[in-house]
Amino acid sequence: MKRAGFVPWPAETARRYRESGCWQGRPLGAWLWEWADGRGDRTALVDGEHRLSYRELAARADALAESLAERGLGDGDNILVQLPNGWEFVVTTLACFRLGVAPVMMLPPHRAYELTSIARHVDARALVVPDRWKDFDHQTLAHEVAAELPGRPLVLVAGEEVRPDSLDLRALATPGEDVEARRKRLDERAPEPDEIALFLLSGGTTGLPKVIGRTHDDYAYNIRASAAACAITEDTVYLTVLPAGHNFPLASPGILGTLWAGGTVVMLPSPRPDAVFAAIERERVTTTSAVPAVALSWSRAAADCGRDLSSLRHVHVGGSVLSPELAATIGPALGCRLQQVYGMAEGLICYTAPDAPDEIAHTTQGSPISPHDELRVEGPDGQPVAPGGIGEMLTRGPYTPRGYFRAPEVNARSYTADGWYRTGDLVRITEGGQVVVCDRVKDLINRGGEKIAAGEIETLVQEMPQVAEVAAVAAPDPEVGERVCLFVRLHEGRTLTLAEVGAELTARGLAAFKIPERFEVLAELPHTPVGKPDKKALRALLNDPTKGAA
Ligand code: J2J
Repeated sequence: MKRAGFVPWPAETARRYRESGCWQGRPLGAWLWEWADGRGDRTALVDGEHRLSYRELAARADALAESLAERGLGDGDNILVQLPNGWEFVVTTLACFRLGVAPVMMLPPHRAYELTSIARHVDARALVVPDRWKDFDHQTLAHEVAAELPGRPLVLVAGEEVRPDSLDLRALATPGEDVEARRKRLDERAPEPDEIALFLLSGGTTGLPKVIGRTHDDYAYNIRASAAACAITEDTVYLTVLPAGHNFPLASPGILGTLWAGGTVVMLPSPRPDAVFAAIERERVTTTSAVPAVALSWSRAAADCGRDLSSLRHVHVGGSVLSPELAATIGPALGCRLQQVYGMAEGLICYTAPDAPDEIAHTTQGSPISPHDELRVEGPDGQPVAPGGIGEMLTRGPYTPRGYFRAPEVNARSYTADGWYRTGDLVRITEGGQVVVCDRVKDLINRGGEKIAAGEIETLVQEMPQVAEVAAVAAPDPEVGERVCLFVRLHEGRTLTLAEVGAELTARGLAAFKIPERFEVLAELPHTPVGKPDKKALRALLNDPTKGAA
């Protein structure tokens, strides 16, 4: 292993995954020219006016890979990738796979706090950002962050306004004449398949950065099995609207599943219904994915949108709880079938089948993609619950690594000694083997599919001089499912407002989606017997308007 701190599967288990064909022993970058050779001029990628064939995609990814290599990056290095949904995201990801550089999939709303802590955690050698995005100057921030980091990482910029001290990603990804020779040079330096191919961010429950290293072998299987479970073929036209760095649009089956199957990927930087419907009509989109809040906005807007949505066959919905009532509206509103998805960046993915009867598609989150996925549902006593009972889901399998990267303390809590990942989700499994997500025991807030670690917010707020004690809990919300509500006890004589908390967290460089949206000052916080804030009691307070929390 080139990177210390990855928790591999035990040798015997790895052998089993190889022998059963789950792991095929080829790095993800090897797919690139196989695709190009087989499909040449077919359209692989659409981004507005840009249309890249499979061959052009391979040539651009190779050009960028070699440019990175010329600047000293190679197998075993890690870089942060924070790009909006556009062709540059896909080319950068594939270039990294080719070279053995692992991209850490950051999200466009991340700011100095997230960039700095993750870059330190993985020893990032470069930051890849847009010049500007949604009125924010990412290029300047990337340089500020890089200046504070050991080894002064490179800054690569995708955009029109590239500073002289940045590298111009679009220029570096221009293939020129040397395509065939470059292909050979890169083939010769291909990474090993059991190395880390990429890092995904975890929704996390602590203030510590948690990144998930995914190997070439395991992610390739994740992609192939997801594409198979969703019947993705070369006829698929997949529309990417969720932020591409999330595991869901990236590989469940998403962008990589569609490219693997020979389909066409359309990148759209916004989930707004008008933009989505226009793209569906223009590109004859067959498949897309959304979190429930986004699917809800589409369902509402579809009726009189004036667009031809008849090409749409499947919409994958997951990332947070979808009520059966809403689930039942999605298919009829959009004229397609709903597939529910229950997945996690840590590994395990479940889908309802593309042709599942409504009863299953509307009320369950489907079944795992691999016969080698192991599921265990445990009661609070650590014993398996009776069949059909509700408990915490634990899982192991060929695309669920055995620990977070460089996080032994977190791993001791989140993984059992024999390698089961504790999902923190309360589920039950139906007689037909379908998973139903009922609740969760982990301490996070799921805001429209974006996971926010309560501990991360609490650690920062606790440092404010006014604050004696703090607890962040999920406030139910009809639009995005949950929003962050902050309960605080203040030091005597001090005052604090929601706006002041927001200003402080923004100044600390926290992503905007994590900023608390509700705020309650209490004279005392309720406590559990071990003296921690009693979040169950706080949530009950939120749900009971007579108790004063608004
Ligand atoms: C309820 N909760 C769900 C669902 C995820 C595909 C789809 C989603 C993710 C994802 C993903 C849920 N109903 N249908 O990586 O590949 C909650 C659970 C889970 C956590 C994982 C994919 N689908 N969840 O959401 O790593 O609590 O991955 O443990 O962001 O989201 O979050 P994340």
